[in-house]
Amino acid sequence: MFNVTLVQPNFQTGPKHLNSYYLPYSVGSLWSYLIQNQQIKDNYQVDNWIFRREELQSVVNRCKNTDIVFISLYIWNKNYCLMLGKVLKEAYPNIKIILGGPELPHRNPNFLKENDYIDSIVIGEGELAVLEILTAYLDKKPLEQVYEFDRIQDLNLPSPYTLGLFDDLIKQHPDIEWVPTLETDRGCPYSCTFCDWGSATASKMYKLYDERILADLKWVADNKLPYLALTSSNFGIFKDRDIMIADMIVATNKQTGFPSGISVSYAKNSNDTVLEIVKKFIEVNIQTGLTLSLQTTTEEVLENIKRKNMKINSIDEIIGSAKEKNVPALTELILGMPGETVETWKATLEQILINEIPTLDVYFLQLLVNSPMYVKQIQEYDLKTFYAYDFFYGVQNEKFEYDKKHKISESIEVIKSTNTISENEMEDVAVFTAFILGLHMFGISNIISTYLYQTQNKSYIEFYTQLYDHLKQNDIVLNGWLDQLKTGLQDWKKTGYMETTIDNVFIEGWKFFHSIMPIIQNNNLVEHYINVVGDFSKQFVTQDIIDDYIKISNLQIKQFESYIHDSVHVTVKSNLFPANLIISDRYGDYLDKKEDHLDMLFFGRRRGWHLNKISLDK
Ligand code: B12
Ligand SMILES: C[S@@+](CC[C@H](N)C(=O)[O-])C[C@H]1O[C@@H](n2cnc3c(N)ncnc32)[C@H](O)[C@@H]1O
Ligand code: SF4
Repeated sequence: MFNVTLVQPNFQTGPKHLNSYYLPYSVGSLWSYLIQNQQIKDNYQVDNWIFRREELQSVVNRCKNTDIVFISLYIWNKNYCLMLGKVLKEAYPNIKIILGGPELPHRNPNFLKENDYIDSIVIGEGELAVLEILTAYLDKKPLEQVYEFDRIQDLNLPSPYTLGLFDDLIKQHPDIEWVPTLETDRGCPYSCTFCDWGSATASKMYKLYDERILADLKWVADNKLPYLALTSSNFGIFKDRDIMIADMIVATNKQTGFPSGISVSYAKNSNDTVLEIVKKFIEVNIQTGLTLSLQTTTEEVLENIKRKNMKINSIDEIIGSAKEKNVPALTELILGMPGETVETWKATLEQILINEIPTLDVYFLQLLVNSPMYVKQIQEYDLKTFYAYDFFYGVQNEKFEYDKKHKISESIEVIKSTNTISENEMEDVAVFTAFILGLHMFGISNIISTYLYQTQNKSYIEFYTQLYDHLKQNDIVLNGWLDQLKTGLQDWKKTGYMETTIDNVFIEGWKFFHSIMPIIQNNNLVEHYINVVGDFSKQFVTQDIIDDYIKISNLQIKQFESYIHDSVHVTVKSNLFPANLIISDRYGDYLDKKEDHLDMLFFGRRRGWHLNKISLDK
């Protein structure tokens, strides 16, 4: 019998207190495919599953009987994995090291020369290649250096879940809340230049079988796993089928309570179907929202990144229908795209605010090694980048020093300037964006800015620019935070690590845009800043409006130790709202530790955890 070690290491994911890890689904899928072959089943067994960043020496010790190692490379584990391959080969010169996965830098002509401990790499889907590799090994034939097969069209693939491949892992780690992924299809017909959807973009989508999907869902529920990530690039694109899958998820949730939260990437040209699906999820309280992955609203930029002519770009229309159906929407934007300027970025923010999209996620543009942008657009748009290390060390940053010392720290290449936005402009507009997010999306000022827009046609960007300038001049504390955020950004670019602690809140690079509210809440300043915005707004509205705004905003923001257990009735004295209000906690979950609360402000934001629910008291 030959021994195979399967390596797909992840960082801990989600809120710290949950101790969550993704199941090593990709290598699990390869194994479930392989053991359909009797010869392979009779001659090979799994020696070890490496699902997290164990110390290299511990993995080396565990691999003393291993013959072949399959390693799955992603942006979040590449350096660890490459070092692991190297030290394994040093320890056991006969071991075979096989690499695959989306982060494989196969376009680099020197990759194999520079990493001569690698026996083979597999480009794209791995199933057919690993079968060929294990068969060749059994037949004592030499392995090829590079394997690349046509995509599998008939995805009649066995599932690692229902074959029980993860059962032992789950038993051995009762302290872990595992996160499964549900594969419903592969591929994506679009070719957005910043993306590399498993190297299967600009390609036909092929479907996995319905029976398998249903069985996988049952497995998720049987194992009581609360959170499920769908891997589809365009869920809802196959109208009837995807609605059927949504119905399956809903039915499983109704029967068992699982899964209770999902992450989904929705179809871009099927607004009605997507809305129907999201509505179904929300009706059974599955925590999700309508994610509008807009990235930008600037026409020219959409053209540059090949995302024009998608129906989601008609925001008014889709948001209108979402509101009609009472489906909350959230949107994702990317700062620093080719062609974006400070003005066009602000215009994009204005669009999002006008449409009252409750949650906004902003990312700095990242260069993924196999994306069309990496391959073709760097020179054209003069994309300048730096390496950011702290995207992954958020939940366990003490590990960073260890990884740095051992040359296995992971990073993402992030854009710092382009030919249409300078470094300095990017810093300033990023801080301004963090300011808007912190105040508007987290509930300090949204009620008053929306009122001003609706009744006085005051543009949001105008309001926030005035407020920003006012606070920068008159509020030493907030001004200090904004300066520290900017310095944090500058340090981030120099060292790759945003080592900024602002008033006792540690700011990690990836949380940059969402950092102001945790700082405000950690310092018990919610009420203070609502009053500050109230004072500033007195120049535009009456005192009655201000009084109502202050009272309601205070209740709207979910604050530690001021949780709303029973709904609160609010009498409204001005025309800020058309009727009296009832304010209640959206989820009824109350945390014991402030640290966990601050964590949830970030992780719960996409489902509106951070804001209490306001309804009209009819
Ligand atoms: C689920 C998911 C997540 C989950 C985490 C998943 C996990 N840790 O396991 C969450 C939501 C947390 C996530 C987050 C992020 N993700 Co993500 N995610 C995915 C997603 C949607 C599905 C992955 C999956 O299971 N696919 C199904 C499996 C079967 O496909 P596969 O992994 O490609 O495996 C096949 C082949 O690659 C190959 N293969 C894989 N491994 C191996 C190994 C060997 C030996 C061989 C031979 C073959 C082989 O064979 C497999 C079967 O055919 C993919 C997109 C996609 N659909 O693939 C993006 C994707 C992997 N994510 C991506 C990115 C960029 C991110 C983020 C960095 C985004 C961000 N800006 O912050 C974060 C960071 C994550 C972190 N750890 O901190 C990129 C990765 C690019 C890269 N070069 O690694 C992808 C490809 C999407 C994209 N935007 O282009 N992600
Ligand atoms: C998992 S991706 C979903 C992609 C989705 N299929 C789409 O069409 O947008 C989630 C979000 O991550 C962000 N993202 C994806 N690639 C990125 C990149 N290269 N740089 C920065 N952010 C990125 C985008 O805002 C994207 O909407
Ligand atoms: S961003 Fe989404 S739609 Fe665009 S290529 Fe990637 S997966 Fe496809």
